[in-house]
Amino acid sequence: MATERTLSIIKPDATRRNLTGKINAKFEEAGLRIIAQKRIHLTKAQAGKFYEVHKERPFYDELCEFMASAPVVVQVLEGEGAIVKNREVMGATNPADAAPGTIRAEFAQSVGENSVHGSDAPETAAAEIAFYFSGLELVG
Ligand code: DAT
Ligand code: MG
Repeated sequence: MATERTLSIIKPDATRRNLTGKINAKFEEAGLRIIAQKRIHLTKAQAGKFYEVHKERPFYDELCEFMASAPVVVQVLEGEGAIVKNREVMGATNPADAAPGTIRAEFAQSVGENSVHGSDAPETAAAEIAFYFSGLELVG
């Protein structure tokens, strides 16, 4: 398994509840290194561009509103098999289905307000990292 990088977002429901440190501890305990991190407040248009792949889904407008409702922490995680490992640490999209000990099982409030985003494949990871970070900001 190769060293990979993946894009993570700590979402507004989590930043509002001051959970950034507890969530970062989960990544670090799993062996994922935070090699870039910044706190930003997305506009609804920026959130819409990031989640463009979901634009035909019924929850798209609600999702964009939510992502622009408070600051987020965008980050790049690096490690062996980081993309799949991060999805494991996050847990299932719906917290009701998330395995015990995962971020979403412990912290998510609903399927929409589910605390974290993580890239789902190498191609999306590369595109999502480039959406938020320049190469100079990635410090491995
Ligand atoms: P994931 O974030 O686990 O990759 P996804 O890509 O299918 O899940 O969806 C992106 C986000 O959209 C998800 O984190 C929360 C929101 N979402 C997904 N399904 C939803 C639903 N049925 N109702 C409300 N929001 C939903
Ligand atoms: Mg997804």
